[in-house]
Amino acid sequence: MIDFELSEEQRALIDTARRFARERIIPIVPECDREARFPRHIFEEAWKIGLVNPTLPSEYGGQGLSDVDSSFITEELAYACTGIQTSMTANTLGLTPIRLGGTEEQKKKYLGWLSSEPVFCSYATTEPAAGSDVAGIQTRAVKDSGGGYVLNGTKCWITNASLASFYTIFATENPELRHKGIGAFIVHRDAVGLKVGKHEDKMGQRASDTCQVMLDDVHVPASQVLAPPGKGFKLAMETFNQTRPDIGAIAVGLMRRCLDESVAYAKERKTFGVPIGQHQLVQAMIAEMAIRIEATSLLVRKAAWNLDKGIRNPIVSSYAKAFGADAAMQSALDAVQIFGGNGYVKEYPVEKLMRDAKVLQIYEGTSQIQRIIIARHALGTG
Ligand code: CS8
Ligand code: FAD
Repeated sequence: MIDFELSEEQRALIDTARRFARERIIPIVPECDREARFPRHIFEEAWKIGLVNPTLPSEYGGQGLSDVDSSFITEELAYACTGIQTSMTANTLGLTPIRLGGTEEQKKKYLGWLSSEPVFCSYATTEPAAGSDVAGIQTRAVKDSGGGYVLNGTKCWITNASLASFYTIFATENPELRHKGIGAFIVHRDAVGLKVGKHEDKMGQRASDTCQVMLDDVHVPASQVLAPPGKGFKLAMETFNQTRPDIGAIAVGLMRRCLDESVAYAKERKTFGVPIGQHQLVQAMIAEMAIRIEATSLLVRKAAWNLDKGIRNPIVSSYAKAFGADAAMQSALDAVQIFGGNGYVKEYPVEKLMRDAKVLQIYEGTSQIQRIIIARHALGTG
């Protein structure tokens, strides 16, 4: 039975997230974007009203909301600012490997920490020489006599690295083993030898914190080994299977904003004696935006529904991510086009949407990588 109707609880959840996004986030967006600053107090407020870590299981103190519900929250926050939203949502990426692969003790400790305090955790596979090619990571994990590991290497592009209280870090016992050598480790921010590096001065999503993490002989006790070498790569991939649909939800929020801004402008701005919304070529751009929103929403809904039902279908997660990211980029380009010269200046909201949209095609696996995953599946080679 397919049912697109929202429950009363879902409508209330959307309403809460929408009000929070409009009243608490939108007013501070220009300043946070300009200063490349994440507003931590907003995260703390959102955490208090249940808009952070929504899927954290109830047995560890979380709300245990469904992935469909979580995608509604992401969409509403993204409507306001995908930079602030990305940093508010990224805990889900950091906590998913623990939820999927952690021991009961690790889950109690780390998932419990996230539910009892407004803290951040980060997820780290990417390195200066290995982003798309996760199996090519070089950060070394050397086993010590007590069953723990010593980590050495550099991670980069890590969302919330300077805010995080702990990290899920992927490292290899031997780079020549490629994916068969990779393990996963929980590392505390105050671990001796861990340093947070430079804050990236980004084109878009500037309010999201993105930094390097340097590991210099960082000792990880056995109790913080999440996956031993050989088991970490699959944990990283299973995590992406669960988190990629949310990038589609970000895309929907951003595209809804593009559409609202474009429609308002198209009704106001006149050329050749009529509002530009009366010109059919402008109408076509607006219609395409509306179609992309609907199509991406349906993909996200299906991918999230699969996750909620326990149906393993990574390809649909990749469809939602790939289609949503490209759709958002095109809609943001069109929004700038509809604004004409005014689309090209910071005084109007759409140039930011264009800068912000670009990274949706890069993070959580580029548009090219999603196509590789989808094509391998179609060809039966993956
Ligand atoms: O390397 C893989 C890949 O996915 N690359 C993209 C990397 C990526 O997505 N990085 C994102 C980093 S996090 C981030 O950007 C955060 S953004 C900010 C936060 C936003 C929050 C709001 C690849 C290219 C798909 C695959 O690489 P290969 O080296 O070619 O591996 P394979 O030979 O295909 O597979 C090796 C084994 O792994 C198994 N596998 C592969 N894919 C999957 C999935 N699920 C489960 N298992 C998988 N998706 C595969 O079956 C192989 O298993 P064997 O048993 O060894 O045969
Ligand atoms: P590369 O892998 O060097 O790719 C460069 C180009 O080549 C891309 O266009 C790519 O699609 C293409 N390409 C690569 N291989 C192939 C191929 N086989 N076939 C065709 N084309 C190919 N990472 C984390 O681990 N944690 C985070 O929290 C995190 N947050 C991020 C936040 C931001 C704002 C950004 C920008 C990145 C973040 N990342 C994070 C890293 C992100 O996942 C990587 O940037 C991304 O996976 C691409 O890796 P790369 O930058 O090394 O590009």
